[in-house]
Amino acid sequence: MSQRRKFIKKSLLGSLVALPTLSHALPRIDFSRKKADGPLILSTWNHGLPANVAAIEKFKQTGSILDAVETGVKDTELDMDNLSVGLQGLPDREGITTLDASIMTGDGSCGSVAFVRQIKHPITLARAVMEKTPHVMLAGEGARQFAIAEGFPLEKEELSPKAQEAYDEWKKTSKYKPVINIENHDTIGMIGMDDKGKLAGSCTTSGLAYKMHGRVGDSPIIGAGLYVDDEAGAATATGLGESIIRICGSFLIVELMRQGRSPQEACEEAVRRLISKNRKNIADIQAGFLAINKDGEVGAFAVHPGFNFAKANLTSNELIDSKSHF
Ligand code: SD4
Repeated sequence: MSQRRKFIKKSLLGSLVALPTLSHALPRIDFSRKKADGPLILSTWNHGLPANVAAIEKFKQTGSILDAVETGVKDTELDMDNLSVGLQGLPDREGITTLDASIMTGDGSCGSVAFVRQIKHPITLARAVMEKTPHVMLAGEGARQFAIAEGFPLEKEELSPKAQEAYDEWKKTSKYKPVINIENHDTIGMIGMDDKGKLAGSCTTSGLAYKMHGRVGDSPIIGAGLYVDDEAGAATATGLGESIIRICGSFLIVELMRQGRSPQEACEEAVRRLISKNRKNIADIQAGFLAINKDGEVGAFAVHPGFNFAKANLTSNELIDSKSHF
């Protein structure tokens, strides 16, 4: 063996001995902490109240926070009065309803679907992407093909009566000017913690009403509409997706919490950042963030007034008004 090869072998061995083993190198997560009294579930807007009930019920049955956040938002995906989530949601400019959804657990597992049609429960499809594929995100026709292969029924492609009425009205002018807090705001983002401190989150939407065909919002983008990390916390977003994607809103909040900010401080900083990167039309932009840290503390903040969220545990479920920057 040449001197050089001997040297490399020796120094590699030396560095191997010097390196700590992987289990020592990785930070340990203390799942024994019990800051939340039973599960804690948070979700955006007032439809979060019934969604939280469904989530808590599911948690009682299976003890899984992932099952809870999936089941909770499925309730909203079927809510015929909600025109921003599920197949009854308002369509794009072409009159087609397309859906975005994502799901994530605190160990880094995640899945999402974007620009998907005819699927009643995009959140369940996102979970299937997470659990049954080597990928994180499937979009459009590919997502639909995957759904068919997984046995998801394809729904008829027709607008709900309320969506049809609204679309017919919109077509009279075909103007695209979203009105904050009146249309375009009912996305559900849900984040939850189990009694041992494990986190999970979900987010599902039909996106902006009358968007361009093919437009994808923040909700299926891991780090924008949703981010979850057992070591720091979880966050979800609602509002104008473009403004949220620009600042990687949910990831930003989780990273700020990792650095020691409280969930409230982190949400406020994210809103400040969002405003600074969207100055031109901030009067027309609503966005709201919801966060929980690894100790079970909660925060929420929005650009404009009007954002609220629902917070539930085993014994209570309440609607709370978020503060806002303006
Ligand atoms: C989107 N963030 O597609 C979604 C819309 C939304 O509450 O949150 N509405 O941009």
